[in-house]
Amino acid sequence: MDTSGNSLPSGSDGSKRKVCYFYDSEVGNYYYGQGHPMKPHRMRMTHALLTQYGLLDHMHVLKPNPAREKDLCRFHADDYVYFLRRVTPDSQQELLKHLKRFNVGEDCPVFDGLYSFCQTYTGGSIGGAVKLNHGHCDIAINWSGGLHHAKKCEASGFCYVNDIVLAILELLKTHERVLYVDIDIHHGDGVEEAFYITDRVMTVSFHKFGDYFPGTGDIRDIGYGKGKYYALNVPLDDGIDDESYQSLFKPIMSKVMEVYRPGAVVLQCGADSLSGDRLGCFNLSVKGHAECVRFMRSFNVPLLLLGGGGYTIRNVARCWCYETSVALGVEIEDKMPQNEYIDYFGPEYTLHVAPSNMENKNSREMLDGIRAKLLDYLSKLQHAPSVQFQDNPPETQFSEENEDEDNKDEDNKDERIVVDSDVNLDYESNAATGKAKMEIVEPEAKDQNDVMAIDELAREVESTVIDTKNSKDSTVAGEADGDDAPVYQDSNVAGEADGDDAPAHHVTEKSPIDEMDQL
Ligand code: V1D
Ligand code: CA
Repeated sequence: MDTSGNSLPSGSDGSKRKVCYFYDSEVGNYYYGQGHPMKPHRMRMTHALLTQYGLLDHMHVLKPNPAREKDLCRFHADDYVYFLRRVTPDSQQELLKHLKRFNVGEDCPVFDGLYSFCQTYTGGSIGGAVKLNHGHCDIAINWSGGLHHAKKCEASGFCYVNDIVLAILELLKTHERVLYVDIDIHHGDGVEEAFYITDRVMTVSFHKFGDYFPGTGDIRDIGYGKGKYYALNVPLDDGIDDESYQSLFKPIMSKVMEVYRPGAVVLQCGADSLSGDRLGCFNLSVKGHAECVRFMRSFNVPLLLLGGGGYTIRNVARCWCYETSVALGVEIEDKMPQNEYIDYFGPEYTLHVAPSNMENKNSREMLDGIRAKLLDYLSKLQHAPSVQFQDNPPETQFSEENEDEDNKDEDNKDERIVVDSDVNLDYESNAATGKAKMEIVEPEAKDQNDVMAIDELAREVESTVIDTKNSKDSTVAGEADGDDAPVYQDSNVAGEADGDDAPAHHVTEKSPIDEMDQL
């Protein structure tokens, strides 16, 4: 494999891209509990498809370094992270007050290995950002990440740690502006909230709006203060199909790219917007969903692809496998190759399945109105004096001696990436959260400080971008802050189907497959 630096091609969209794919073979063993729709097993199914389609041979496969406590605390409150680290199914009875406070319960249950699960999926997203920052790849993929609902001090909607916010903070070390795009059917509230009052990050979420979790994401929510017009929301109704979706996605994202000119893009590819999802109500095909990936890729800007929701797990695996092939620029056939989860994919045994004939409640008039409104917001941004953007400052250069030794061998399929945490982003004091959003009505001194603090974050990051001499690349490969080892992996329950997701005989025979060998 070519190990030279960033190879973003200027050629046609079909050009190959250098892709880093993050996967930990343990991730499929975590289990939210019986009846819970979130199934980390879907990542193992995705990986099995990638393996059998031969796609692993086209990309750099990395095992993420678990994110450390101090990495998580760049965004999350210390006491919340401490709680996540300590709570276990056995200890939770004594921690009822804390469970309530941190919103841990039915949607976000305590399960065995919860903290290591968070470290793993977050390590992949931060690792992807580091790889992109170093110019080691054009596209980084972490299908285990994308948990967009987590807040600074609160779990929400199956999400505990917001790996996206942390990955964006990492990208901000190198890039003046980062664009976040969210195609999960749910509103990307946690990410929007974190960056609501800054122009360093633009967030765009497409989602079902109206009597649907989490209830936020009104088209009129556009950011605040310096962040005004840098948060966009695209509210949609049931049954949206590929054509309707793309009639919004492409013109809006073209304009965003033209006006905002981000240095990096993070695309949350929640697959619950697919037709037939157990929790979702949209009618997108895998090709329609993947068209968003293809489109964002076509801008040749460093791209981080993340997972998210997705509850009909056979379709999640289909979708993320196909999207990996799109990222690579490699065509794969519709007929599914033999793989250990082939029984899930019957009776079609194909990658693509037809969407349904459900009603599309998004009328042409509604779609036209939404598009016009968003393009109007973007035109205001375009004409604002503050958006006379400078060209990107030069990317931080990293000397060879700062490179993690373990990461030099590009053929090493079991690479670990070090999370670069030497830039001190004091996010703890300034997390611009919904608090800021809600409290703008009657600002108190403390709240004003919160609002101001995000500018401090921006200044700090800016100085980091410019002051490359002081930017140290962490070299502590595998460093763990104490008891980082997985607490527990229950192999027998992984992949258990509570609904109609899996053939019954898969329920009991799952054991952790040592995919390390295949990496
Ligand atoms: F159906 C369930 C069974 C067990 C536990 C939870 C659920 C469930 C389904 N839908 N929970 C939900 C949503 N929660 C509520 C709650 C009712 N309340 C007062 C809140 O409606 C949460 C849906 C979360 C969606 C997560 C996501 O797809 O956006 C995602 N993205 O990245 C990771 C997950
Ligand atoms: Ca969304």
